[in-house]
Amino acid sequence: MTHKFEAFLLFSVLLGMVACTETPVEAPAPFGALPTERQLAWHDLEFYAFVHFTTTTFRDVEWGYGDADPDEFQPSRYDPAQWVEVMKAAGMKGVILTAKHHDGFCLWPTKETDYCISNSSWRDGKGDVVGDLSREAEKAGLKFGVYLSPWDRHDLRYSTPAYIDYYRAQLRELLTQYGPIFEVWEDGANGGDGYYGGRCEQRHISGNYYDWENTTALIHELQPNTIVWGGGLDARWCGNESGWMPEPNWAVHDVEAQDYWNPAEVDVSIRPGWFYHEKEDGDVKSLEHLMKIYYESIGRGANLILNIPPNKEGRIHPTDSTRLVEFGQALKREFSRPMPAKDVKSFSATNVRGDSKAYAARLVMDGQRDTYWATDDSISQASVTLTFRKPHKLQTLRLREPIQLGQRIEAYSIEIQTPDGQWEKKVEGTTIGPQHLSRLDGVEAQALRVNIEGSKACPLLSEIQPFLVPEE
Ligand code: FUL
Repeated sequence: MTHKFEAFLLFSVLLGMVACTETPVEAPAPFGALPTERQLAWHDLEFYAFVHFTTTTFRDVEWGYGDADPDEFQPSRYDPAQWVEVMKAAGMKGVILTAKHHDGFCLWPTKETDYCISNSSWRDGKGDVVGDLSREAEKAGLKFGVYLSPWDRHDLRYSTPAYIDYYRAQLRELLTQYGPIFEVWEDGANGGDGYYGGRCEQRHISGNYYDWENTTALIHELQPNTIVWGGGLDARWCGNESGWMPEPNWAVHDVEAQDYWNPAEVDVSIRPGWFYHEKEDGDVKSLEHLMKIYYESIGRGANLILNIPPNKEGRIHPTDSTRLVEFGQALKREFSRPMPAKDVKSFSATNVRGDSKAYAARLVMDGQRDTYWATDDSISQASVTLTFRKPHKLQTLRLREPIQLGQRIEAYSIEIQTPDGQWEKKVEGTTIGPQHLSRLDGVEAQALRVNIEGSKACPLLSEIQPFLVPEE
């Protein structure tokens, strides 16, 4: 072989390599406010329990006045392991306990006040509900969080600066003695009448009384991964206590200013009240109602915190526990048949960023959150079409944006193609964010199309996942 011929061969091989390797296309720039690491982890939790339990349970009221004797706290068959068992069966991933509700009674042996469980004769003053539940949760693989009511109807110091020191000292106890705390719930109910150390009067607070900025800083100093809900800026209220997220749902504080990521949590009780009342035993939400709540909260990109209050025995009432087990089973069934990518004959899109495989339409079904279909920067309207190998009955469609790059999509529609070739519009939506679920009610489709009709920056989708109608 001559040198010339060798050089020619080498040249040809190199040319071939260049032809096969795609010129890398620049990734889309992040848009607007972005979630922090702790917020991204929190979005993945989706569904957890709320537990309202204190002396108020035994007085059969909703807002304890703050004058109950600690001795009134006497759960006779107390069993936090049963609470956790029910939560697991429902498919929940965490639990938040009212360590202190508005009545001011503390469910852990705090050194900061006498108004706590150590001064109840229950368990000879050795009880610690925060400790017990945090341990049971950990054993079961559930995250644990605390509700520490800012409004305290018992404490004499409430409405003075000394109370803020007290509140922070309690947070320090809770965040240093009970392992990882995934969320601190800073309730918004504030001031009014109460016991206040025996003064029995009205107290009102104003302006920046709680100084949330510094309280949040303290929480993050003690536990950097804790989400501060409400008072803090990590997560926000959905605006109602009935279990539905209004749409559009932007996970940012101010959509125009894009100042910071501020996702919503939907809080709702399985019963009319937050605390257990025997008279509500017949009013436990139905399975259909819970499913509707699921679709209208988690299905609209919010997290769901569902309250399940222990009764005076210290157990979840059988009606509630049975319903929650049924709910867990119904959820498993609902999402039991994700369509595998191999059942899709072709993926196509009206635009693919730089015509690159790195942003191709098929990435919406690769099961990865960090890969996504993307368009060129100049695009704000585009469609992705999935054509199936054969017609399928569709139960639900899940869409996800890769929110680590911001939330972009503001209008979209979903169309399906029936086996006779007709296209029908099934859904008109606004925001998607971390996830959106659309019920498709068993419609038979041979193809499915997602039309992005408006986007604040070039649209990205990390998931278009059809779920088939469950088997009988
Ligand atoms: C409200 C409180 O006033 C209720 O008692 C309950 O704790 C609910 C979750 O938040 O603001």
